[in-house]
Amino acid sequence: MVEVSRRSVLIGGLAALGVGVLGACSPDRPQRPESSPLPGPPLQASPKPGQKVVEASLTARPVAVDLGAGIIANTWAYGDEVPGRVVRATAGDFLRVNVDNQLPAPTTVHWHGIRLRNEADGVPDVTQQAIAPGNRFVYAFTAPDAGTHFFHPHVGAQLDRGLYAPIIIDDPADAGDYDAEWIVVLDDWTDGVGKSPDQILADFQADSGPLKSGMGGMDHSSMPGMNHGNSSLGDAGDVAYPHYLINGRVPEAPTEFRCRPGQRVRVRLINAASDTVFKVALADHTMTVTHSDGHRVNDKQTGALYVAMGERYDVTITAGDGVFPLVAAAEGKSGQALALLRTASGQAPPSTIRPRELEGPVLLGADDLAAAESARLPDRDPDTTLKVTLNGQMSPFAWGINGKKYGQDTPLTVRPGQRLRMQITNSTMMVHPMHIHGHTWSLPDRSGLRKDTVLIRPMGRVNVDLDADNPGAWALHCHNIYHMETGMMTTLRYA
Ligand SMILES: [Cu+2]
Repeated sequence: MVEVSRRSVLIGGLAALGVGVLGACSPDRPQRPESSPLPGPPLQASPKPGQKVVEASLTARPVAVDLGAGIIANTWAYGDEVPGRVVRATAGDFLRVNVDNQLPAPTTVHWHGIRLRNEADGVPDVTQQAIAPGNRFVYAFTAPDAGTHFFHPHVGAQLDRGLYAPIIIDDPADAGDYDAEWIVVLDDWTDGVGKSPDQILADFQADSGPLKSGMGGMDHSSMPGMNHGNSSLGDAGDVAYPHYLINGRVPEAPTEFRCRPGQRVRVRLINAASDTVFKVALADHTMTVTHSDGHRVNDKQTGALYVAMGERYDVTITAGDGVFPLVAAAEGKSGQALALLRTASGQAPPSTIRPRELEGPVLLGADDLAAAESARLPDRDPDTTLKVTLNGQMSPFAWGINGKKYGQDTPLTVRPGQRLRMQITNSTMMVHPMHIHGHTWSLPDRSGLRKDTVLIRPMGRVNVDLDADNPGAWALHCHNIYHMETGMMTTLRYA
């Protein structure tokens, strides 16, 4: 077999395909478009004959990075840059990534959004022992689905340092209806310039206590750097960061993306922040949202959209003539991140520029998008439904799922082959971007919208379905790193 892709299924490479794929392609099922995800990810630990292998090496180590405007931050990163270099492959490729841990702490790498084999998922004490300082670990897996993803550690508050980078899986069936591609990674930054992430976590932990029942949270809009009164989402974050970054740069020294006027640009937005939801707009441009968490949606136009921690959106824009600010405003906080789209000479706008699109309607993926036909799971009633209730409050600082902090939790269980519905209810006064590993949810109330990270509003409820086709033990957690590390995590295990 050359590639484990839907294309090879449709053009007739059936003989060499694995059992899982054959089982899903019984003739009585309607054929699905080429870009559809495979029903079950390939689980083999080494490449199949003829499968393309993509090799990459990451060295996690302490480094000084230049954030611009004279700000040098001592941090931890993959190599010399923040974000780290892009890892890129095509759907169906086999990836072998050697990780060399030169940090003074254990680490792991999680491949966020990729439906991979459990052993490569990078969750300490669930799928592997953390990589000790001075040790190496090889992550080996097939990446079955195209999409915009990223990778980061799954240990402590390490994600809140510079340890993140995009991983882009290209679709061999994608017509490439754009002229240029712009990868935009959003982040909230304190490491090496403000309180360290470890200290922030330690302070929250020192403040921690039992989970209270019922509603929790607090309005901390009076705290410096926080501005919850203006948020339409409710309480969106706990930490006022000194800086917000796009592609590793502060707004006073933004990166520039250059192309020609009239060119169509695919912008891949990734929120790698630990505690910040961003509201994103490109001045004087309409964005057409095409993908959510890597998966195709029905095209939807908007002037602005929310991107929560762990979420990714692909949007297409047609570049105007001039210099245009791409602004990511920190929701409920003071401050913003900035980059520039430049198609002509001219002066850059001030770093505090606020595109008027930010004041108009703001798209929220889980409310406003619908799955494209090609991304939908087959229609099926759930075999089983599990309630997932998010609990917690700011004071004492404690977060959990189904009344328990991670460690005291009762794992969720599913049987192989089941369609599982999770009914996620947020009983707190904060937003929580909930993330599932190893699977992509389908949102039955959004025509099957596929997402692996779903922002759930205060007191909100979202139904999410998955097909249990990837055996193992999988993390389910809030992607606010401080909520996760103080308890808002559990696992989904196959019976
Ligand atoms: Cu949370």
